[in-house]
Amino acid sequence: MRVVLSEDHRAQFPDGELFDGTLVRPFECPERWDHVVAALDAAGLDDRTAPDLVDLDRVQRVHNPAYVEFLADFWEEWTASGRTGDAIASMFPLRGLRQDRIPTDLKGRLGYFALAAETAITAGTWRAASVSAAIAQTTQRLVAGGEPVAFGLCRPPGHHASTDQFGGYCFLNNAAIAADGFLADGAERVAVLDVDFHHGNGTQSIFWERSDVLFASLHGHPENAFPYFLGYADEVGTGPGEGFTHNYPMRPGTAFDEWCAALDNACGQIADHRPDALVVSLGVDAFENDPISFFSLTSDDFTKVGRRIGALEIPTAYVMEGGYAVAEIGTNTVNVLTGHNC
Ligand code: 5XA
Ligand code: ZN
Repeated sequence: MRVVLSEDHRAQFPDGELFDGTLVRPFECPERWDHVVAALDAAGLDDRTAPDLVDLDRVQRVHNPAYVEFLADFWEEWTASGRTGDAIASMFPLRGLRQDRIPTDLKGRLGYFALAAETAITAGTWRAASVSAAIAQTTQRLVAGGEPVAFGLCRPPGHHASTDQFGGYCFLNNAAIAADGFLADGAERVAVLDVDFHHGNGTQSIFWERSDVLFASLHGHPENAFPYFLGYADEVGTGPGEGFTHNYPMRPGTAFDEWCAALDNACGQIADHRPDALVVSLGVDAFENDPISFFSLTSDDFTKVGRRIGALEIPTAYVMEGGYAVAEIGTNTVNVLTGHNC
C-alpha cells in the first residue's frame, strides 16, 4: 500500500488549546504522526511517497477563494499588527448577527472564518494545512491512477472544515478535496465514509446539495459530542443531494457491535451508490481509551473495520483525521489499513 506523508505537518502546533476553561497542550499534536509512522514501519508499510505541490485551483473547487486567501495570509497580517501570540477566535457571526459582511479588522475576520475556539492559527498553520491538502491530492491521484488503495497521513486533519470555516483542528477539508479530485479526474460517482468519532460537518456541508458524492458518517451523537450542531440522523441532504447524506449518531458507551451494524448499513448505502472511488475519513478516536471521545472500540476492532471497508472492493483513498490516544493511534490506524487488504 502506498503511503503519502510529509514532515511539514510539524509546522502546526499551537502553544495551547482552549479546553474546559484552560489552555492545555493541544490533543492534536505532532507525536500522533510519529506514532503512526512507527506503526507503519513495524507493519512493513514502507512504500512512502512525498506529496506533489498543492494544487490550489482544485482546493478552490471545494473552498471559497476568500477563505483560502485568509488562511494563506492571516499570520503575516496578525504579526505585522504587533501581536505575538497564536490567533484564537473569540467572536463569531452567530444567531441574530450579520453573516453577509466580512469585517476588515483582524479579530473580526478571524471570527468570521472560525467554527470553534479550540483551534488556533499559528506561524505554520498555512504551511501544514496546505501540505496536508497536497497529501490528500497525491493520495487521490495515486488511486485514480490505478492503485487499489492508498493512505494519506494528513495532519492537520480536515473533516470539520467547510467551504469557508476552520475549527475542530481542521483548516482545509482533505477528504472533500480528495473526493472532488476524483470527480475532476473523470469519476462519475464518489463516496466519502467518515469513521472518525466526530461528525464530519464540513464534508457534509460541502456535498449537501450534490448527488455525485454520497456522504456517510458514524459519530458521537450531536446532543453529546462535538461539533454539536450537525450530524443528526434526519439530515439527509437537500435538492439534488436529498438521500445522499447518511448520518449514524451514537450514544456514549457505544461498543463495536452497535457501531459495526451502523458501518454495515453505511457500506450497503455506499455499494448501492456504485461509486468509482471511495474516500475514507480515517479517524481512530472511536477507540475505547481516546481522551476526548466516548465509544469503546478496541484495537482489534479496527482490523475488522478495515476488512469491512476492503470488502466493498472500491478503489479507496484513506485520509487521516482524528485519534488522540497517542500511544495507540499507530496500531489502530495500521490495523484498519492491514485489515483492508485481508
Ligand atoms: O474529528 N475531530 C476531532 O477529532 C476534533 C474534535 C475537536 C473537539 N474540540
Ligand atoms: Zn475526531
